[in-house]
Amino acid sequence: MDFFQDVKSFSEKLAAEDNFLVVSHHDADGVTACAVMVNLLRSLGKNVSYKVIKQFDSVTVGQIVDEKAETYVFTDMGSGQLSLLGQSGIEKYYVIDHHQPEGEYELQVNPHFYGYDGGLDVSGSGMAYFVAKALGFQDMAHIAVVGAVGDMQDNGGRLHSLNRIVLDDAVVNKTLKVKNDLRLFGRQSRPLAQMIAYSSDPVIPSLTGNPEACAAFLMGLGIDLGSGGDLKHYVDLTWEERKRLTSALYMKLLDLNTPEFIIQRMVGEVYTLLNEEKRTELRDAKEFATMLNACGRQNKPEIGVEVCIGDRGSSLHKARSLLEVYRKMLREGIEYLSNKGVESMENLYFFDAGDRIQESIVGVIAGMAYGARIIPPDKPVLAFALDSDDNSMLKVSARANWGLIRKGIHLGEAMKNESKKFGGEGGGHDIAAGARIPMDARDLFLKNVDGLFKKQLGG
Ligand SMILES: [Mn+2]
Repeated sequence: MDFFQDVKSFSEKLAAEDNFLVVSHHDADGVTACAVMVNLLRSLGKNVSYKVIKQFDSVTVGQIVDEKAETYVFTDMGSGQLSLLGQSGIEKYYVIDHHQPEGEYELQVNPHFYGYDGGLDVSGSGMAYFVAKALGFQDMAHIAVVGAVGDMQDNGGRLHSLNRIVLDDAVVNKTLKVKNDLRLFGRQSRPLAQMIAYSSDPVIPSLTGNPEACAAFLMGLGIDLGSGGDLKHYVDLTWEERKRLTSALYMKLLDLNTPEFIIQRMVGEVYTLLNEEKRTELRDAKEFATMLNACGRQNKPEIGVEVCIGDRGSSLHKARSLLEVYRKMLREGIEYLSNKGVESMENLYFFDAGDRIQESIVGVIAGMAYGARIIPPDKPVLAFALDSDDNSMLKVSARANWGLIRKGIHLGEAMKNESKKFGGEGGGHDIAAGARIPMDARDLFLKNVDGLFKKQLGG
C-alpha cells in the first residue's frame, strides 16, 4: 500500500463531487483542516459550506444529517466514528483523519494504515493538505503547519515524518521560515518580560509569574526592554541578545536542577509565517494555533476558519478579542486547579471541576498543569467537567506526556473502551483523548481506567 498513491486516488474521487459540506473539529488542527479543505474546494470551483463542531457523536450526528448536503467531507474526525457514520443515513461521505480508525472504509484516508503515527507524524490539517497537494494546490501548507503545531506534534523540538513534507513545501512556497530558537510562547506578540513571566512550559522558578523579576533579570543581562508604548518583543532582539538570554535561562534552570529534557525542549524549531505582520500572533505558528483554539473553544470556530482562509479584517478583530477572553479563562482555570489540587489513584491523577471550568477548556488546563508542575508527570491525568449539552453527563478529558506513552499508556483506547461500558462514548490519541459518561458512573469509570492503565503499563 502506498500512502501517496492512495491519497491521490481518494482526491480524484473527491474532486469529481460537488455541493459539499465540510465537517471538522473545533480545535486548532480541526479549524485549519477545515480551512485547507474549504480553500481547496473553492479553488476547484465547487459549492461548499462548512460546519465546525465540538465533537462528532450521537448528539451532533443529527444536526449534521439535517444539513442535507450532497457530499460530506469529515476532516480531523470521522475515522473513530465510522460505525456511527454508517448508521447515520448520510449517503456520501469522505473521511480525512489522523485519529485511530475504527476500521477500513473505502472513502477514507488515514495515516495509521501506512505505519504512521497520527499523534506525531501528521495532523488532521496535514492530511487535508496532502489531499489538496494531490490535486495541485500547495498554497495552504503553512496553515497545515499551524494545525500540526496546534496538535503539539512539534513537542519533541521539531516536526518530522509527513509533517516535515508539509513544512518543506511551506518553506519552498516562502510562506514560512523555520529556525532553531527559544521556544517560549509569545515570542512575537508579547513584551519580553511578559513572555518570560507567563512561561508555563518550562516553568522558570523565581521568574514565572513575576514580571518585575523578569524585567530585572533581563536588564541584568544588558538587554534593553524598550519603554512606554514601545516595549521590545523577543523577535526585536539581535541574535547576540537572543543567545545571551537563552544561555542565561539555560543556566538558571540547570542551577535549579531542572531535568535536562525539560531544558532542552526550551530550544527547538520555531515557525514564522512570513506573510503575516511582525509582532502579531499570526506571525508565529504556536501563537496562531492558540488564537484558533480560542475561537473554537468559545463556540466561534468559523471566525478561526475565516482568518485561516485570509480575512484580516473583522474576523481577525473578533479572533483577537476571543483570544483575550480565552487567556483569562485559562489563567482562572489554572488558578482554580492549583488551589484545589488533584486526587491520586494508583495509576492516575484526576480532578472534577464540575461547572467551575468549562468542558471545552478543561483538557487544555489539564495539559498546561503538567507544564506548570501542578500535576506531577508520573501518571496520566483525567479531568472531569459538566457536559454543557446534557447535565446528566460528564465530559472527561485525559492527558499524558511522552514519557508515559513510551511506557505503554494509550489514552484513546482507555477512553473508548471504558466509556462504552457505561453507555458513553470516547476516543482520541495515545497522549490526549476524551469521553462522555453518565455522571453517576464517574467513580466506577475511574476505577476501571485505573485498572486498564495498570495493564497498559504491563502490571
Ligand atoms: Mn487533530
